Amino acid sequence: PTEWQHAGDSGMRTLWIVFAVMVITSGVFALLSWNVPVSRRLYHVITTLITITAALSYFAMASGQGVSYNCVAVRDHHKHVPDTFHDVCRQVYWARYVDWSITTPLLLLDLCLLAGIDGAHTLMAIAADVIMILSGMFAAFGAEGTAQRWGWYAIGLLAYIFVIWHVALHGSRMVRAKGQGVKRLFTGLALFTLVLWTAYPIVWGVADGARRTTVDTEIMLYAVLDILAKVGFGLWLLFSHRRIPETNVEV
Ligand code: RET
Repeated sequence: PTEWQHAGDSGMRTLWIVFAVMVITSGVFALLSWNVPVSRRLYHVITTLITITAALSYFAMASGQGVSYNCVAVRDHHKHVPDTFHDVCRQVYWARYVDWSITTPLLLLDLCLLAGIDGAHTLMAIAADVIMILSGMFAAFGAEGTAQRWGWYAIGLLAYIFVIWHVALHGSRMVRAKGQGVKRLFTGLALFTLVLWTAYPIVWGVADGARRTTVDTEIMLYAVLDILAKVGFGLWLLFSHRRIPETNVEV
């Protein structure tokens, strides 16, 4: 018998709520940019693009798009019958990976600009980040018991370590030239990012990987993380940017 795992009412309602939150936040970020001269709007533009992208992705998911099933064979745990399997078919919201492959590079760009990381290292961090997200998507659609699932996941984790390495190492070195205020802000935002981002592969491992939670629980966990990592991050960055003139980048 095939077991089907799909979103229920609470999951679908959550998707609509996050869509609304992202739309409202995009409006607020856009309004905030009107109060600053054009030369100081770069963080506003990047950060608004992040929530607009999330809003579009959540609209797709809430209206039933950007999702398909992945069926994997799971071993039955009967004591006396060896090697029997049943299929577990679970929804995979691939729209998330489209969202993340656009928004996580933009979040990194915010952090790299803030620290004053050079272009080459910024690009390497972003490349590793895109590899991380695409690896997660291939893992999500991989077949059980093959290298496709946890092999891709391991590649994704490796790429994630590269991202942390680049941003932490070069960021902490470069930000010193920008003074105490920027240094403190960068350290705070980078640690906030590190904690939140590290929760994603954990949720992925339990929900998408091991399929130990319902799809509704998965939707709610990602909803909380997405709101903190995009809206919380954006509010913190934009309000601090207004307060600390040394955060400015002229481009
Ligand atoms: C995956 C699985 C493969 C290994 C790793 C992952 C990390 C994902 C992250 C996502 C962050 C998303 C954000 C979204 C919106 O704000 C792809 C789950 C390491 C870090 C911040």
